[in-house]
Formats: sequence, structure tokens, C-alpha cells
Amino acid sequence: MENIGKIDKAELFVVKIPLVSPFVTGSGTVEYRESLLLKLTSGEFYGWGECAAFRDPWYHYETIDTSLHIAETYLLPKLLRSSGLIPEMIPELYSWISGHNMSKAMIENSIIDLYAKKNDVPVFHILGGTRKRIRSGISLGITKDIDTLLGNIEDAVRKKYHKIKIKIRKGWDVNVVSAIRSSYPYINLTADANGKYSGDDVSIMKVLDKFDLKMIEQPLGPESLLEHSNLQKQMNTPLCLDESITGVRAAETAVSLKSCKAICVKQGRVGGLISALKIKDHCVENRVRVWCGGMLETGIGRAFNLHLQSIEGFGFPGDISETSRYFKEDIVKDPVVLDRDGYIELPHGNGAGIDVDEKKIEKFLVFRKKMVSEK
Ligand code: OSB
Ligand code: MG
Repeated sequence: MENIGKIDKAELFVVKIPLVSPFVTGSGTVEYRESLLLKLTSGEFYGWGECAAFRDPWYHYETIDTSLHIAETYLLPKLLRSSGLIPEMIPELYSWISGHNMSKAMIENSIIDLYAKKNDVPVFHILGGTRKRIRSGISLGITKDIDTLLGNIEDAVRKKYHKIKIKIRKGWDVNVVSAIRSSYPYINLTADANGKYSGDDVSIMKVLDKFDLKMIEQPLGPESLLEHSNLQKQMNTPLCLDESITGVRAAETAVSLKSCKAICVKQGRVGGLISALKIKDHCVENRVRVWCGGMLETGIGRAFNLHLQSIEGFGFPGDISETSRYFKEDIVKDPVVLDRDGYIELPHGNGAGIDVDEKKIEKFLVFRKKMVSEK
């Protein structure tokens, strides 16, 4: 395989795209997906990446502005001075920079897209993915009442989603799960608390334990690895960590502390695809279930998540839904759709397999910056 050579140009874009409806979680609401995008150019080739960070730090400390700052001050200048890189070198190149894994993942994704295009192979080929189609999953936000949510669940069941995840928070938990289970006793159902419960809420967790939830995601705060370990001991339902898994080391610690029986890997949060693969390997070795989460990404980030979930070892449906679930208009040409059996086909073509619509980027643009190599 050929290395990526020299990067000539790096272009950063921030777009702001309306969601079809506000996405409400226990810790924050999103009405517009504001997203930081990167396009790297090397000769006739280019690679795209998307940063998982949101405008505000309600889910994770990184934001669009911190990611932009880290990328333009540290990550991109270093990249524009380097040559002959292959994707495996990226984590090392940036290892001296503490944290900021979302910003790093955006760069890494663009490099992998570029590298795959240069070598005329799809991204999943580089990652070792073998599945040609993957099982879909949908994450349903908190709604104004339970009937509205039941309607959304009905739509998801009709579309044959392989997993339905609901958001829970105090006052929107046992009542909601119990109503869903009365109508849908057998669906593959999980609940995501986004860290908003505490050690005092064990009694609520014990009630939730009775509804055959396939997992409860991140009941306690991101730094509560020990508390999750204590809670897991008292529960049959597998706990799944999301916010806590900020990188490879955090995943290893969570596994050794038995803080969870499942991990939601968001490659955009753990530093990129290479780190996500390391976490997957560690989970498989230790019989912890692993699956690919999402961050309401546009078609760019969504494509990388799809490639990742195509790897054997991602043993539970991810949070990868069809584009129209969030966006009326996206910035890539081919939307993600479900087939009749609720599967999503891997994108065709080399690289990430997406065709970015730069006219749509112009339409939704709120910021842009270009950096060129000094040669
Ligand atoms: O906790 O998994 C989460 C969306 C934004 C931030 C955090 C989360 C989510 C989701 C939806 O649950 C994932 C998706 O559909 O992209
Ligand atoms: Mg989550």
C-alpha cells in the first residue's frame, strides 16, 4: 500500500444543519447539528473527516471551537509538515497532545479516507471489515408524552430496526419502559441515561432490571467507573458505558474494574478508527460486548461508523440509523437507507465511499478556514 505522500492543503468547514425534530436526551437537546468538517488534499486525491464534537459541552468537554483550536494550532500544522504517513502513524504523531480525541479523530478519519482512495480500496478493507451489510439501530429521544414515543417506536418497528434505544432520565424511565414493554414485550430494547443518575438511584435501576432491557447505557457520570462496577454487581441487565470511554486506556480500565458488560464505541470520541479497533479487540478478548455508537453525524461521520460496524466483533447493533431520521438535507449525495430487513448496505466505492456535495456545504456554512503546506 502506498503512503499518503504530502498533504498540500487542509480546509476546515463548520456547517449548521437543522434536524428534522429536536433530539432530547437527559443531559442536553440538539436542534441543529453544527459540525466541524475537514477536507485534506494531496495531489489529485482528497480525504474527508467530521468531528464528533457538538457546539456546547453537554455530552463531552470538547466543542466545535476547542476542536477547531486544537486542529488549527497543533494537529494540522504538524500534518502539513509531515510526509510519507500511513494511518497507523497518526496516534503516535499526536500522542504528546493530551486528550482532544474528537479533534484527533477528525484528522485520522480524513487521512484514512485519503489513504484508502490513493490505494483504490474501501475504508472497511483497511480496517478488516467483512460484513457487506450491517444491522441498523435507532436512538429515540425524550418526547412530550409517552404516546408520542410509542408512535416513534411503532415507526421503528415497522422499518425493522434491529435495536431500539430510548433515552431515559428521572421521571421518564420506569413509567416509559413499562409502557413500551406492555405493547412490545420482545423488541430488542435498550435505555440510555446519559449519566444523569447517581449512586442514590439504585432502587430505580433495580426496577428497570425487570424489563429485559438488553443494556442500560451510562446510568452514572462519565468518571464513575468504580460506581458503575458496584452497580453492575447488583444488576442482571448489562451496563454499557458510553461517555466514560474516552479512549483506549479508559476502556481497559472499565473492563478490568468490571464497570460494564458492554461498551458503546464512538470512534469519533476515542481518537479515531484505529483506537476504536484496539478497544474492540480488548472487548472481544474479555467477552465484553461492543458496538458502534453515533453522534448525530452528517453523512461523512455516519459513513465511517458504518465501515467500523462492518467488522466482525461488533456484536450488537449500533446506533446507525437512516439519514432521514435526522436530516431532510445532508451534505453527502447518497443517503443511508434501510433495506426491507432493516439492514444498511456498506457504501460502494473506494475511501469512505461517500460523495460530498460541496454546494450543500456552502448552503449550511457558518465558518471556513484554509491552511496550505509551506512546501
Ligand atoms: O448518548 O449515544 C448517545 C446522540 C448525541 C449524543 C449522545 C448520544 C446520542 C445518541 C444518538 O444516542 C446516536 C445517533 O443516532 O447518532
Ligand atoms: Mg449514549
